[in-house]
Amino acid sequence: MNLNFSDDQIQIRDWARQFSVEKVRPCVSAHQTQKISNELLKELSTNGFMALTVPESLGGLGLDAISFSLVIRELARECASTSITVAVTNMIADVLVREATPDQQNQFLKPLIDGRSPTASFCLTENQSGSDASALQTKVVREGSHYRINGEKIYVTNGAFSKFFLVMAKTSDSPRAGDSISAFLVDRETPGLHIGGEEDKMGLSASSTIRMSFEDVLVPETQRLQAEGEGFKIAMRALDGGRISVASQALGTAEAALEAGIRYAKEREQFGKPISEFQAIQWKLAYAATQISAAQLLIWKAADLKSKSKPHSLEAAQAKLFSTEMAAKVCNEMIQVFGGYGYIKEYPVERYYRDVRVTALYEGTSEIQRIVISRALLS
Ligand code: COS
Repeated sequence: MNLNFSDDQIQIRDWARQFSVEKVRPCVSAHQTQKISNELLKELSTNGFMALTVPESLGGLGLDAISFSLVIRELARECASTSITVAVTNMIADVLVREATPDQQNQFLKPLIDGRSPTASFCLTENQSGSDASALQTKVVREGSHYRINGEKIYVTNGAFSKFFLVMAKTSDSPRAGDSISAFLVDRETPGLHIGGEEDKMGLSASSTIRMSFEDVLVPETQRLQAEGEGFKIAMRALDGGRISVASQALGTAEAALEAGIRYAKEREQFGKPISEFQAIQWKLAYAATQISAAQLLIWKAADLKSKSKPHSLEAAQAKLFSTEMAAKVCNEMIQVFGGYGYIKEYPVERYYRDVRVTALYEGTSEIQRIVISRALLS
């Protein structure tokens, strides 16, 4: 593994940083009470952010997975809500590149690239199936050339914005996840698809998280991805990539928190000198910077394997486990550097702390990452 970024990767990182500072930073205040605006979604889309790793031949930017990770991290340094909105959309774009037919790409990938669908959504989780994803109950019955879908989904990221959804549902009663679940692309306007309300979350206020239900939703078989029964594996492959994104998002937030902590420690004076001159503060900064570097390397390793189309489930789980838990600790420690001010909304570390917490939960909790890692070790 080459431990230096290539010139192209540095250029992409700088491009993403400039966009994040110029276009995302001015929205952060509004993002505390409103969802991401259509204007920002449009800017993201027209600048290629929604199809980062889609090959140029299909209209995307054709980035490798390391460059992709750098973009997600740069967005997260300014706004974690924007970062996850882009990350989930790219996860679906990635699925469409890997698993969809040219006709399906024409129908669903193209709208992501030209902005007709500002985002896309992944519908796996249900009330009774979170970590135990294969226990999902959304049921599908085949009727001639169509499928009839009935069920409910929760935690649908981007649900307010997406024009289509990637839905995992049961097509057979086989006890094996590997052959009983299928994946469908479902248009938002399909009769019987009900979009529910927004969850009121601890953080990520501008990101959309909804519930939805399917009442006799009819989907043509041409909107099934791959063969019947392949859905669980499609979802797991998607999450392998998604976990690298979530790790990158956590890393970006941790870096933003550390930068804020360093700036504040140099400005804030107590006992007649800047608090940066106290070892108690220096040790917090040193610990945070070291943890951030370690996370970077784990993410880099997983992304490098993904770029080379090599198996990366284990490495993605390690990157996510370490980076998200590290980021929560770093954000917590940076609040400590700020003292009482760190608890006040006027200062950014309070937001970083709330925004970063979910990264150890979604796209697989830390406990699930440990399961994935230990299964790989023991197999
Ligand atoms: N890539 C491709 N295929 C995979 C895979 C992966 N990363 N992981 C598992 N599979 C395959 C297995 O090979 C198996 O196929 P066969 O039946 O043909 O052998 C099938 O999928 C079932 O796998 P497994 O038996 O490991 O499934 P489990 O029910 O034990 O679940 C975990 C595995 C726990 C890892 C899975 O349920 C999971 O990731 N849970 C968390 C879900 C999640 O992240 N939700 C958040 C959604 S975003 S809010």
